[in-house]
Amino acid sequence: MSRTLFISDLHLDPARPAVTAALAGFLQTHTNCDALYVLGDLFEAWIGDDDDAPLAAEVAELFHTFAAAGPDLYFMRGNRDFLLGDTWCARAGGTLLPDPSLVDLYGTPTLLMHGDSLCTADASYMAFRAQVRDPAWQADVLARPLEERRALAAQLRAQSREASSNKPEDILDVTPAEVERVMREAGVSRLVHGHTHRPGHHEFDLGERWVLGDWEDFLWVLSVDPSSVCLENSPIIQ
Ligand code: OKV
Ligand code: MN
Repeated sequence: MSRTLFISDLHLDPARPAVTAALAGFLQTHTNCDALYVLGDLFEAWIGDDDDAPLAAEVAELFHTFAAAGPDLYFMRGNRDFLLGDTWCARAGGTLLPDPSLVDLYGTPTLLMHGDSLCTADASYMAFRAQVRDPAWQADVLARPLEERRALAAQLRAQSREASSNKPEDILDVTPAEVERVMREAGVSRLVHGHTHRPGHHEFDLGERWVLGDWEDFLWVLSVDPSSVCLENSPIIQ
């Protein structure tokens, strides 16, 4: 079947095994697609591809089995897993894509993003993002021992909670002018992103924007085929 699937914001965490189980079920039942794109925040927190935690290896194995069945597999980094690298993506049978990425879906040019860069109204987050995306800052962090990185991740998550910016309802929505700017710049009439935890479909002058959902109570999948786009969900059994 000609179709391409998109997911994001699973926030995989050893504390929530039901979400990893939902991913395992999803991957086992969706191998008949052309490609799967994971548009960021696959993990609740990623401290580097050298992480020896069982979850990193377990999830790589799930994706690798999926990709071996045929579909192309692509990963994009999110704000929680901005340290995700080529090494882990290759281990998972996939390829790391830059944010944004322009792809052709059955003749329709489509812009793919995680979505956090569209939330320009959150000035303190934009400053934080610029800092953690700096290659020198990342190299410095990645050179530290795993335990130190785990502590830093916990500290940043606490800071984020303090700024109450990690509760879904408190994540600012995208800035419409920024959406239009990136779509014009890329020359597309379709944008797909996650991050805001506000799954939906928006139509406007320039075209359309499809927003993926986070895998808290439901798993969300965007399915694109040559003639239609469909955002689907199903409950995650806790
Ligand atoms: C969002 C904000 C954090 C503001 C860091 C490894 C590393 C994960 C992380 C977890 C928390 C970022 C990435 C977030 C917004 C903050 C702090 C301030 C002002 C590591 C794994 F690098 F240490 F190894 N973190 N997040 N802030 O929740 O997206 O908006 S976050
Ligand atoms: Mn995000």
